[in-house]
Amino acid sequence: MVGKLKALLWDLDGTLAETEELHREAFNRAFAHFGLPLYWDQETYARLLWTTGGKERLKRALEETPGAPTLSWEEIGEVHRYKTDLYLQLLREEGIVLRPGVRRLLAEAREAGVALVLCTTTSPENAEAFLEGAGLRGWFSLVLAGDVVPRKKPDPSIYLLAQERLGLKPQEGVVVEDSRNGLLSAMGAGFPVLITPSLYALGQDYHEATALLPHLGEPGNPAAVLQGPRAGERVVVDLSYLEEVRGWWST
Ligand code: XBP
Ligand code: MG
Repeated sequence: MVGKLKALLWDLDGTLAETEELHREAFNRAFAHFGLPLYWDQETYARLLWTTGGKERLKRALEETPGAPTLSWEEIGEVHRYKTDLYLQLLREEGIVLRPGVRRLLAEAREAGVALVLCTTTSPENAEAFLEGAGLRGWFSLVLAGDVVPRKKPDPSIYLLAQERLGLKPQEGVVVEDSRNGLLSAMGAGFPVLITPSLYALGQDYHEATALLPHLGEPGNPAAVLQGPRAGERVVVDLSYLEEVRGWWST
């Protein structure tokens, strides 16, 4: 018996929406602005995404690029602030398209009094602008973002902090994530994890996930369960399916 579902915890980039192309574009424009000898094509970015956090990703890329300058952490922060401004501008220009089923499940949880929590590696201003732009301002009772924890995903710190802030036990929540780093982080904090891989995280190893589906599904477009309760069937992920996920996880 796992008790009542109290919180639904969400990752942002790749889970709520496919935002990584905007991040990539903003990084590349920032590199050009600062005259840095870096350009991240999609293949390079897919590899670099294994390092979470934009500043950490930039530091790694500079270190592994022959001839690139050595920047201090402060200088990296300056490039990253410029990138953040560009990202916010791109987000406004391009608009936000939530992934299938996201708004529906958020609305159902909110209506049922299940707390919505955002646990994201991206910077807090990006998270706030995203929620505003998506018409979700005020929906999340807790937003944890960026440097709120010293160690980013796949470290479990951000999900452990959510538990601490909410007085939440792992069995009282379900996490929705899109990547292996997210899965490891949420699992490390003991949560059941439902994975909907994003474009940049297709084909990663999700064998420990409690449930794996290509997306959350909509009534006219259910999702084929690849792993977890009702594997092989097509479902629309709603609160009742999340109860099955929790039951599956606790056995
Ligand atoms: C994804 C990330 C982020 C973004 C960039 O985080 O790793 O670093 O790519 O954001 P999540 P910043 O999926 O946990 O939301 O440049 O603001 O760090
Ligand atoms: Mg993600």
